[in-house]
Amino acid sequence: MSKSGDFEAVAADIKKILHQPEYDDGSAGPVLVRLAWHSAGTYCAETDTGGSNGAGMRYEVCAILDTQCGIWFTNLLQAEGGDEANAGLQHARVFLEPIKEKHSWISYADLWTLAAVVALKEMGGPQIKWLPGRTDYVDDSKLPPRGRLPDGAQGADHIRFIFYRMGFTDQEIVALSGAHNLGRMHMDRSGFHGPWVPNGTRFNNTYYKIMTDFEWKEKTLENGVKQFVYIDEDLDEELAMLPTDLALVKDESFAPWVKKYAEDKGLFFDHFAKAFGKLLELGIQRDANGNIKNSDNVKGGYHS
Ligand code: CCH
Repeated sequence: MSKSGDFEAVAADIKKILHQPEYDDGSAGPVLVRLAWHSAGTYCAETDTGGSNGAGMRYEVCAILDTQCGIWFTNLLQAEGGDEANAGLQHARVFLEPIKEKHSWISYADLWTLAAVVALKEMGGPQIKWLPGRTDYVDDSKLPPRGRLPDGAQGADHIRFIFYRMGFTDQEIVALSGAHNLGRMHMDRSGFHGPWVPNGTRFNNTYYKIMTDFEWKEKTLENGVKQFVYIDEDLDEELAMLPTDLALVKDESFAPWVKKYAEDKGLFFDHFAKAFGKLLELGIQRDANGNIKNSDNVKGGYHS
């Protein structure tokens, strides 16, 4: 148990669980980044619902209080944990559970977002500004419906629909997509299969380079799902791209950013850090000092 607000102690323990020799490519890092993104990526700017506050993925069903008759109902169609887009993210939550047990004062919402920030840095990525104060309890009216996360089988219009809803620009969409430099797709989770890049536990701009340089061929997997693959006998396994990934090079507004990030890793890191930091703040109301509005504030931050 650490002192309440000692985020450096939590970060130090997150670093210790990143190496997972029995899991995937030996690192918990990529799935932790995906956990944070999916917890925050439900945000809708117009209705100010969803976002990382609430850590709603802990629940498969949600209980709703009927205020007129004072009865609680379980709503099978609601909670984020049961959204099929979140399949596989229980691995990330299980990796983090011993840390939550040890530092019980931290909210899950802060822990999940901090874990991604620590993991990205440890995998060679940029430092992302992170502030605490997310809460695990939100008003029912703030809960996001299922189905707010993107579908990899679709194209540019769909990506824009999803990310504009959160308040992102085309440039930010391309920068955020660079997270696919990490990790892999799992048939039993999303239906897609394979890594995007040859070394998916190091964060860099390879994703953009190979997107434009390699020739991608459409492939139908045994489950009927279509994706794009690049086969090279020098590689241990074929590389994969989603239709949404390749939509970035086909779209005239996205494509110039793919080119810029392929050529300039520093620019990519700078833009990624800003966009990912913004993602983690969606729906979090702070005053000018970075303190959560209308609450007993959790002080501190994580900078190294
Ligand atoms: Fe993603 N992502 N993502 N993604 N994603 C998947 C895996 C990762 C889409 C679809 C998929 C972002 C945007 C999008 C990660 C980070 C980000 C998978 C495979 C699919 C499908 C899941 C599986 O089978 O395990 C789509 C569609 C979009 C946008 O249109 C953004 C934004 C981020 C973060 C900033 C990471 C990391 C992974 C690897 C996870 C792992 O377990 O290795």
